[in-house]
Amino acid sequence: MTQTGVLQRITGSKQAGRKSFAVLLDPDKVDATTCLAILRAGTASKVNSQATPRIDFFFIGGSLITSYSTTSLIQTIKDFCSVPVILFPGSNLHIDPAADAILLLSLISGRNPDLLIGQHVVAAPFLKKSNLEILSTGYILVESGRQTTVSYISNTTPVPHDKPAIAACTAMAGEMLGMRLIYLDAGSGALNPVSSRMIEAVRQSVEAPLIVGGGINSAQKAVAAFEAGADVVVVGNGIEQDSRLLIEISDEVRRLNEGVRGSHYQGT
Ligand code: 1GP
Repeated sequence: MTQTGVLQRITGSKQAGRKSFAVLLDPDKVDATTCLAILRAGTASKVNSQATPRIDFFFIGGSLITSYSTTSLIQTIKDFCSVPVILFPGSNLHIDPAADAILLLSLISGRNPDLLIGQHVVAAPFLKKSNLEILSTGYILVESGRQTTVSYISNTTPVPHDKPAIAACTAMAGEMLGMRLIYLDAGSGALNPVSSRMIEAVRQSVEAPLIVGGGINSAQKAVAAFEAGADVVVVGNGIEQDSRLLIEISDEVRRLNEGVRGSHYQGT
């Protein structure tokens, strides 16, 4: 486990106004060469002659995983760097105690009881025995221009992209139920990311740190999400396709965090 808990890091960053950057690796999609390129890009930065990671978190997961490669992927990351590894599971089949933490997602935009509470009941005794830090997360899926794997597999209807009030009320309810993080996701490979209007509406409705992802495949889109109120931006596909995007986005995160106390880019 990392010295400072993941929730504490995310919450502390949010309170300080510091933005965080997470890279999502899908064990089915990341081969050894891609993984190494991402790890090199993600950890190669030197600031004030100190080696500091360019990213804050690795998220590991996907809605549908068809291989047994998750554990070795986590091990590869851990052998390479100390960036916390957080599971982003599509089901309780994806729990892996080798990670540092797990987003315990309740799919609160949907009405599928299995993903609201069912899987959690089955997973609870295993999670309790593990050393994983449990991150209670209200997961809100947003319509993004085409059906995504997550909307199909979860058998839920995403929030319409032009209805920010629905997302805001859903986030409020999640926070009132005790969820510590809110994740607004357009789904991996989304045609359109979550709109700034929706991010702003959710930001104004909850105190919980806000994670935003899905279809963010350029530095401009990442900046737009941060400026609208995202505390953590998650990028998967775009970086799997070209690891240089990781460097471009991390440079923007560094710029946004300039002058913010405790930024990891300041070597603290
Ligand atoms: C999906 O938020 C993540 O759940 C990342 O999406 O792969 O489209 O970047 P992308």
